[in-house]
Amino acid sequence: MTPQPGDRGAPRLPWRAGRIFPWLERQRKSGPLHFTLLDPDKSPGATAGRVAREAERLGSHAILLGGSTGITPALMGDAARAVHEATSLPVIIFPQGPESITREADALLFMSLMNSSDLKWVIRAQMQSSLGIRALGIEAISLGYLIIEPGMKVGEVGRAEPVPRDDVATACGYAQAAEFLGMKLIYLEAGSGAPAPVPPAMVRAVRETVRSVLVVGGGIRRREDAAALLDAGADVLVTGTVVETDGVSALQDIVAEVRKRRRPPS
Ligand code: 1GP
Repeated sequence: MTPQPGDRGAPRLPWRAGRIFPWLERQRKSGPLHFTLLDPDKSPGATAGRVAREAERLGSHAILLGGSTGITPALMGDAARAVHEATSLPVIIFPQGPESITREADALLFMSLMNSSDLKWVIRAQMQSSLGIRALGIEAISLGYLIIEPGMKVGEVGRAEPVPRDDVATACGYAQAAEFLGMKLIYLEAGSGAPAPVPPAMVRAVRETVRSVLVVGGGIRRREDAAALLDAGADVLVTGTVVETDGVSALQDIVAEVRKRRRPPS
């Protein structure tokens, strides 16, 4: 019989001490951060490396790798390698499911889509991938993922019941539940390409409710969007499509807005 984890005498599974979450906590003490989301299906291999190099030059702090469709471990692995070769930024998997996992990344956001009506996205995909992640020794960072209207493609694929944009109490309820459950990060997601980001009033209310790292993404395209979300208390802003829709200068403006709020480490 194959020994199972936890059996007496079972071989110890490899485990690498987490580096990325402590790095994030240290960085957060000096102010907010900007993460660039790359979709390896749209920006494979060397293209991912080029975009990441540009993001690093502008001052982005980390690369998230993920997409809603068409992801394979090979695409993720190639993109992660290319980003590592081109930059010194951490590469963090923003998973679509077990097919997103590659040992080439530094860490993985181990997320539950809290407001999905499908148990697959709440806990089943996580059950299917958890032991593989542990065996590969990838750092798993727990994250409560919450889809806010309109939710876009990820809301559809994840069968989310998106939180209405004015329903601050529901957003705070989910965020507090995530924190009680021990999730280190909470991600308020309007969906990639959303016409407007998560409302700053909702971000502010969630910030006042929990102390977890607060990540906000979806539809951030203008400097004023970034400023309002940062003023509301976001710790991390995530942008993906802004470079395609509004060009490099828009990304530059957003990253500058984040960077100007940072203090030198004490
Ligand atoms: C999607 O929040 C991210 O998961 C980024 O969204 O592509 O709209 O920047 P955008």
